[in-house]
Amino acid sequence: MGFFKKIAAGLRKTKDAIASKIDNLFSSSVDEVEVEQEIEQVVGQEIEVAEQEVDSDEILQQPKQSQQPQPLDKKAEKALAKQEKREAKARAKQEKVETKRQAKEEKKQIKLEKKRIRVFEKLTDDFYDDLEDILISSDFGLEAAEDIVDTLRKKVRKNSINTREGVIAALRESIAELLDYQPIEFVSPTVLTIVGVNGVGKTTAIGKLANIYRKDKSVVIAAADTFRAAAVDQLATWAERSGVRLIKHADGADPSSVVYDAIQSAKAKHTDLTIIDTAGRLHNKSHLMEELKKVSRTINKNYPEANRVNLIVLDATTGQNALSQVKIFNEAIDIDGIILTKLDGTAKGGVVLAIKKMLNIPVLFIGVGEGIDDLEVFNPADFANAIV
Ligand SMILES: Nc1nc2c(ncn2[C@@H]2O[C@H](COP(=O)(O)OP(=O)(O)OP(=O)(O)O)[C@@H](O)[C@H]2O)c(=O)[nH]1
Ligand SMILES: [Mg+2]
Repeated sequence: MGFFKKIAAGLRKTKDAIASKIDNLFSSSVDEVEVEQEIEQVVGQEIEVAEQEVDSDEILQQPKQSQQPQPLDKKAEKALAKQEKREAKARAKQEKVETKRQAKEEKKQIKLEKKRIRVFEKLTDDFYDDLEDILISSDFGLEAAEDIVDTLRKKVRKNSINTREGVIAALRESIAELLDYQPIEFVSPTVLTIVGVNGVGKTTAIGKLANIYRKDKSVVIAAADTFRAAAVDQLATWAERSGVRLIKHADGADPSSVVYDAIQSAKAKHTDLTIIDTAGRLHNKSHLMEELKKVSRTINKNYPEANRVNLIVLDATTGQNALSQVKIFNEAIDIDGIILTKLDGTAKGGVVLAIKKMLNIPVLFIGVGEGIDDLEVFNPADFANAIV
C-alpha cells in the first residue's frame, strides 16, 4: 500500500543519516588508493634507479657476434675472455635487479595489505560508534542501538562484508531480525480492546481496522469512550465510513455498560470481531486505569469464550516517551501488541526498535496518515528498508 510512497520527513532523515555514514566509510577507500600510489612512487623509483645502473653499464651492450669464427690468436683469446667475464658480470647485475624488483614487489604488497587493514579497522571502529549515535538520535534507545550495531559487526565479520551494499543489507537484516514477531490471529470471536493516551489515534485506528476486517469478518465497534464529548460521534462517523455496526450510549455513561451491550450484541449476532474504543484521558491516571480494569473484567465475566486481544496505540512522534506509556497501561491490562500511528510525520521511527527491545511487545500495525486506508500490517523487512 502507501508506506513506501509515504516515507515521511522523519524516516527519511534517519535513512539519510545512516546512508551518509555508510557512504563516508566507503569513500574513505580513496585513502587506500593514495597509500597505494605513495608506495608505488617510492618502490618504483628505487627500481628505476637499479635499472638505470644496468642500462647505463656498457657491459650490457651485446657482444658482436657477426664475426666469422677465426683461429684465435692470443690477443683475440684475451679479448674473448674479457668479453665473457663482462657478460657474466652483466648477468649477475641483471639478476640482482630482478631479485630486488621481486623483493620490493613483495614488500609493497605486504605494506599495502597492512595499511588496508589498518585503514579499514580504524574506520569501522569509528563507523560503528558513529552509527550507534545516529541510531540513538533516531529514537532507537541505547539498548536497541547497541543490539543492532553488535549484530551488524558479527555479520560483517562472519561474512567478510566490505562493500557499501553489503553493509546496508546487513544493517537492514539486523533491524528486521530484532523486529521479527508472531502475527496475532483474530480468531472468531475476538474482543479487541484499544487503549492509549489521548490524541494518539485510537478512534482513527479503529475506523481503519474495521474497514480492513469487515471484508472477511463481521465487525461491531463499541463506543466505550464516554468521557470526551463528541468521542461517540467521531466513532459513529468511522462506523459509517467503514460500514460496520456501532454500539453506543450517551456521553458520560459507564463504559463497562457499553461494553456489556456490545458483548450481548456480538453473541446474539455471532459477530467475529468486537472492537472497543476507550477513553484516553480521565480526571487522573489511576481513574483511567481503574476504568480499563473494569472494562476488562466485564469482558472476561460476560464473554469468557472470546479470544482477547489488547492493543495500545502509540504516537510515533512522541519518541521514547511511548515506552513509559506502554509500561503504565501494561500494568492495568495485558498489552499484546502495538499500533504505531503518525509514522507519516516527523517520527524518526527508531521507537519501534526501542519498544521491541525493551518490552518485547511487537508493533502489529502502523498508521501512515489520516485516511481510511492509511493503516498497514507491520512488516519488519519493509520497515528496515524504509529507514536504512
Ligand atoms: N498524520 C496522521 N494523523 C493521524 C494518524 N492517526 C491518527 N491521526 C490523527 O490524530 C488525531 C487524533 O486521532 P484520534 O483517533 O481522535 O485519537 P484518539 O486517541 O482517539 O484521541 P482521544 O479519543 O482524544 O483520546 C486526529 O486528527 C487524527 O486524524 C496517522 O497515522 N497519521
Ligand atoms: Mg478517541
